[in-house]
Amino acid sequence: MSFALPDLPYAYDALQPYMSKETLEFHHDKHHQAYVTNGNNLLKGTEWEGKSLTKIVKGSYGKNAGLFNNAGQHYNHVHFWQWMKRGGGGGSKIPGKLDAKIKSDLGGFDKFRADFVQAGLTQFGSGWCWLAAKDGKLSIMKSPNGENPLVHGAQPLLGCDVWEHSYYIDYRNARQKYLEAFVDNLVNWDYVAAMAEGAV
Ligand code: MN3
Repeated sequence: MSFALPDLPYAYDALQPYMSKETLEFHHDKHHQAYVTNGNNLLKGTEWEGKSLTKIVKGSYGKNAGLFNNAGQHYNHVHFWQWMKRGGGGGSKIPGKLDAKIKSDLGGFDKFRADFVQAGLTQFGSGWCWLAAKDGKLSIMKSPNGENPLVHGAQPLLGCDVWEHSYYIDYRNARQKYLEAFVDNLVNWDYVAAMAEGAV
């Protein structure tokens, strides 16, 4: 199996004003495409050729940095597009079972929001902040570059891209404003809940 760039699950202007058409054109068509192209070139002839994306990400971590960086970013972006939708975000649209877990494991939506934004804000340089499940419990994580919770024994449920290419056109250096807009207006909680099924 080789990597392929998925279409966005919405129009390029669907997430405005929180994420612009221009940002999605660069981020999806240029940045994600580059991870797909480079990942496919680096996958050729390796022991991971033909394996699932999850197996490639986990297997190449710490063993083949070039392949891992591109495969990890491919995995992260495949889900990142799905983790957003027009009219998403906020704490009132979280499906019941996941909402209950956020209350019991993380202290409720407001605490989740504050901790998730803080994780993204304190990720030094490029990377991601996460809502993840580990051993049936939710946690907030952050990771550098193309890393994600999969390589730390956890299941990603929601991730926000804090590479500058994800927010600089729309927010310049105001990473906190971008993170808050993501949580308040963009998160597709139904997709998060779908990823959580079986993980929590
Ligand atoms: Mn990105």
